[in-house]
Amino acid sequence: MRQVTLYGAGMECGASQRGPVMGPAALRTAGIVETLSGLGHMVEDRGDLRPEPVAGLTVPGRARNAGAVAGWVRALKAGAETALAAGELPIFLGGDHALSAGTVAGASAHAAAAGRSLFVLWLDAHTDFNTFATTESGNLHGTPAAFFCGLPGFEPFLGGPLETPVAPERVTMLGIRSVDRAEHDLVLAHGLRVHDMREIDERGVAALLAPFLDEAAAAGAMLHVSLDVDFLEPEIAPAVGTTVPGGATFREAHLIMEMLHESGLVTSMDIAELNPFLDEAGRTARLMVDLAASLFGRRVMDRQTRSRWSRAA
Ligand code: 5AB
Ligand code: MN
Ligand code: MN
Ligand code: MN
Repeated sequence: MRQVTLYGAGMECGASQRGPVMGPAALRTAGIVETLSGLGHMVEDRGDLRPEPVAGLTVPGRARNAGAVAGWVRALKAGAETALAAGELPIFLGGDHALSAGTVAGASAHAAAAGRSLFVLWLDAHTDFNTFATTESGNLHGTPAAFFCGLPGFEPFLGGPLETPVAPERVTMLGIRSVDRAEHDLVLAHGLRVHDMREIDERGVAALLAPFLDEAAAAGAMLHVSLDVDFLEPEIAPAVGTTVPGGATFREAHLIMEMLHESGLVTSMDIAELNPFLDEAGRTARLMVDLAASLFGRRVMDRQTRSRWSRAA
């Protein structure tokens, strides 16, 4: 039983299309509170976070809505730190993926204060490792991972440098199939563990995820999971502005969530990029809630043989 709290983060200023503002409402309508409560957790919906007002912010390059994004990043960083300090397991309901700049920065600040390390599992078609200098689109939902790994140039987000960046070698990315050229070189230079769809095809998600979970467990680490809707194959998850064909299947995604549950390691989570304006009668929202259910312990059979990732009894 976990003390799970939900925070709406309906930002869309980091994305190119309107609609993610409705993401938190769609996840609630799809029954996220009832579903997680039904699995025996203590669930509390804390409503929607609001961005901090940020005035007069200017940034180099072509970044769009940088002041508005900075306001969200500050509010979400504070929200994540407060929730974790209170012993909650917060789930942030997006909202575009720039929200993770704030949530992961908050989680890493909390981990540092608690003397623990933070591992990040990034489930996405994209690496989101652009900087203000490399972004071609100017859409800041393509930058959060570079921000929380402490790459230079993001000082405007917090009004100063990020004090507790995440170590890039503690970031594992799964599902990747769209990376910009300059972004690609940055990802390689910083040593993130990026597993593209080709690697999932060849080795399977379990073989890629297991060593990462083992390492996080051995380190006594905290684990933040950031789930972008476009991680999934668009045919099963159409409600996202940046679909890329060839994504994770229904079973691959559930298996990851089931392994995460059995690991007992997850301490915070984002569900990002849901755009209900593009959904088909709520099916993507319902799929995201079902994936969260797998992460929080839903399963068909009680396992007779527990997997080796099992820590929670
Ligand atoms: B998402 C792109 N790399 O920077 C860019 O959906 C796409 O949060 C970013 O992963 C996609 O605009 C951001 C082309
Ligand atoms: Mn993303
Ligand atoms: Mn994406
Ligand atoms: Mn997207």
